[in-house]
Amino acid sequence: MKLITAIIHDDDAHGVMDELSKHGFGVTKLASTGGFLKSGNTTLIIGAEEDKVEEAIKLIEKRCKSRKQITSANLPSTEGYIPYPIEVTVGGATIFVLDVDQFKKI
Ligand code: 2BA
Repeated sequence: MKLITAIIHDDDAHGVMDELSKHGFGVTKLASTGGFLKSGNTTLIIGAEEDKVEEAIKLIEKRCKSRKQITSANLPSTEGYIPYPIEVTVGGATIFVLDVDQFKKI
């Protein structure tokens, strides 16, 4: 068994969860925060048999889109730091697939 961890945009969370549930995957949603933007995102954890991992990833991909977001960075100057806007592309999804040692429901 594998554990899929998918970090996605909050606005995509419901669509992805619906899609996964419809196809028989168990899914848990966690509220998370990105280290760079310091803004909210969603982390989904999905336990799946190894031969189902690719299907789950395709469903996540189907429902997640990438977005451009503006954040501010600090440019050093003689008067300290000047904030300036930078554009970053966030997502569709950041996905990790891990081995599961044990899976129990008791
Ligand atoms: P954040 O850390 O808030 O990052 C948001 C977006 O900012 C990233 O999108 C990336 O385009 C940009 N970014 C991140 N770190 C940067 C840096 N040091 N310099 C310049 N730009 C940077 P994504 O790569 O699509 O990541 C979306 C979210 O996925 C991240 O939100 C974070 O919550 C998670 N994530 C991404 N890579 C990760 C990793 N290796 N480990 C754990 N979480 C990760």
